[in-house]
Amino acid sequence: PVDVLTFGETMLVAQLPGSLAVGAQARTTVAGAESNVAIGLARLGHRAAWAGLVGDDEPGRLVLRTLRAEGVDITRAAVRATAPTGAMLREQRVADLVRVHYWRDGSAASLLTPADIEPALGDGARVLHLTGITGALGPGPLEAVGAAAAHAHAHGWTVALDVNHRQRLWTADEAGSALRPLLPYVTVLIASGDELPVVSDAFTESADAEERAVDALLEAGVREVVVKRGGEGAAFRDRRGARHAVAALRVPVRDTVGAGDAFCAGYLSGLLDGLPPAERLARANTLGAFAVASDGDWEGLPRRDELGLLAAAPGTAIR
Ligand code: ADP
Ligand code: KDG
Repeated sequence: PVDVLTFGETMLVAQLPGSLAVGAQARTTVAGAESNVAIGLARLGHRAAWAGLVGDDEPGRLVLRTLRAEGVDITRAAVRATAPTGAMLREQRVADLVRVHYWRDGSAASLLTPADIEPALGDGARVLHLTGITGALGPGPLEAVGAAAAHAHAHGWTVALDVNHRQRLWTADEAGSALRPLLPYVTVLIASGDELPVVSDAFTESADAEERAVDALLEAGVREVVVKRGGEGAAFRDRRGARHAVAALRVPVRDTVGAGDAFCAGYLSGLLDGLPPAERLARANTLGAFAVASDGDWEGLPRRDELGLLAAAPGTAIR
């Protein structure tokens, strides 16, 4: 069995340094929240498997080639000739603002059903990593997420769910109705503060809103809740009453997209290595910092021997 199994949609990405409407030149790559996590884990030496569907097309070939090159196990990924690989375009519209456009309606990944992931589930894993994006792709993917969570829970795997709310894909109410039934299966719930209301009613504008939202999640059956706080770092609470908060690393911000996925990879890596919660948060923050300080979702993520790199003084040349 692998360390971590994940699945979802990985797309062709065209990354533009300016506005599409005036014809900025694109760099092409691939990205998907779940495969970003798998790449982050593989770079750190963990065995990560991605089971998803791509089209029988050039973008699909680039997705599979990239994941294979990064050491992600794609033996359970599959090609669907009847639908295209999804695509997205990211315009760096102004310095600190990225605008995303998707072409993923009817994509190969949106055809995913529970039957597609059964073989991967049968292989076994220590951790199942799910994100709220997959359920937004359609009824089949949502069923697959539910079936995977139930299977993993029944077999004693750790189940991680990153809420990853995408308002371009569905409303917070739709996401809530789809994701809340999963909570009893979830071991580790990861969310940013503003995503907590998607999965918890207890959130209000009051001062202890986050506290009460996390209370509700722990009562719903989640074993530990990890809240991402961007440039502030992250916080942890579990059912046994433990709490930790760890500050973010100070790095120059280059491209914040993918930080949450890198964070998840770091957290799960710590979990697999048996690190205590505060050290899991520290590794998660380290990967998040690598993601924001470099271009691309996953391109700048560290190998294990690079984990300490960000401790170097600004402007360091390693020679
Ligand atoms: P998301 O990208 O999912 O919205 P966040 O913005 O909270 O999530 O970022 C995820 C993690 O990435 C943070 O918890 C932190 O570890 C790291 N991170 C984000 N922004 C910064 C920053 N400006 N400086 C350092 N680390 C950051
Ligand atoms: O976290 C970054 C990813 O979410 C993004 O690169 C692509 O999966 C993606 C999405 O649905 O937005």
